[in-house]
Amino acid sequence: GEAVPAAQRGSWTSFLKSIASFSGDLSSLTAPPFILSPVSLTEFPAYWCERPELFAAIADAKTAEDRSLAVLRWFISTLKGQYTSRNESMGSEKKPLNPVLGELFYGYWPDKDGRGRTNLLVEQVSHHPPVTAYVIENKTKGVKLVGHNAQKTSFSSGSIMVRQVGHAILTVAPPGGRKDEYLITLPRLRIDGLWYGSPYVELAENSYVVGGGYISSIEYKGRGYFSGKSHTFKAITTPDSSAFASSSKPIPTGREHITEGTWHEESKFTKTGVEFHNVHGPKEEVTVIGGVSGGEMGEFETRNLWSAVAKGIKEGDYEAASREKSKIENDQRQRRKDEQAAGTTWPFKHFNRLESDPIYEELAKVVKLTPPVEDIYEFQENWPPTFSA
Ligand code: 0T9
Repeated sequence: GEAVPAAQRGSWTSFLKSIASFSGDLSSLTAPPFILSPVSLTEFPAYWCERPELFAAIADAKTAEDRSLAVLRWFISTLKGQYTSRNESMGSEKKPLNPVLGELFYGYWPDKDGRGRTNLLVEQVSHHPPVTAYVIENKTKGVKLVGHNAQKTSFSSGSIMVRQVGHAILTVAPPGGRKDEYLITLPRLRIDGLWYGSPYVELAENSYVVGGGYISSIEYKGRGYFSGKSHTFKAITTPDSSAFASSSKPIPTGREHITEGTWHEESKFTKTGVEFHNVHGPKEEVTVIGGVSGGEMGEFETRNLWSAVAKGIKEGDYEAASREKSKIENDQRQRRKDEQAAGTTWPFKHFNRLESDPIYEELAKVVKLTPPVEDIYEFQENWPPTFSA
């Protein structure tokens, strides 16, 4: 690979061989230093709100149709950050730090132009396999996203295929307004460019936004499909669930909106040519805080926990990074041993795990999702009493 430093070529090749013969949890494999990211996966949920004005704008939509399009617009506008931002900031996709059980990440986006403050809370609810639970809430507007994420990976013709496990529920309940709940499913990823040591994500197949009387079915294509361009999507938003009677591709009824374009750039309404989304403008990174209401960062807060490892990776002192990482891993092993001996388990701080989610089950039926039942991590609603909207 061209992007692989000469001294790491051998270890990159053996890393690729180990992924090829491996299926499941890639996060535990040791990768060569050049591909390591100093950022933990617990920080990723912040990508959902790097355009806080679009999140807030969902509450301002007047009709059910406009609301569902506002949800889709916000969702599509998060994809650039979710799937291309490491390439922009670090030159390629990188292997994130593998969060420990109970790792925490807190932050917010400040109020601006009356859009309200948006809060973020993330908790790592499983280490092996990694599962991240999060809540993002704008109380002023009455918009809340609760979800969890895990990944199932496999290797196929030189690429890593990632199926995202988990979903998110977006609740829209503006003061004095109608309440809607939307199920958001997550796209499949293909990680290409591995051979050259410069991995990047392409999205594949489809995902849904279902709720508020509407269904958006989003289809993703990469280079060589619809238009020969990378990062292409086409979404169909329709009130007619019967349109999905026989397949995941809706049958046109004349009441649908079709939007298409490139998710990392812009898109248009197919019929009118009117702009639908545009992410050329700047994004707003989350303001990281210690604890839910700010203050000193606790032991398990991401930026505190990983600070020495992240410093080593950023400064190219990989020996220090790996030494510090071992300290964290040994401490974790000891904690699990102690818990086992005491017959206890690590208590979650903000979530309750439930075997099923009635909202998921109901909305999953509309587009015949598999699996029909998924577990959820229910937010305990334990924002501090002083929590200010
Ligand atoms: C949820 C997102 C997810 C997390 C990452 C697959 C991946 C871990 C999960 C799905 C976010 O909302 C969106 C974006 C990127 C996804 C990551 C891309 C990636 O490569 C990693 C996996 C675990 C690896 O690190 C593979 C090995 C590496 C050498 C390739 C860069």
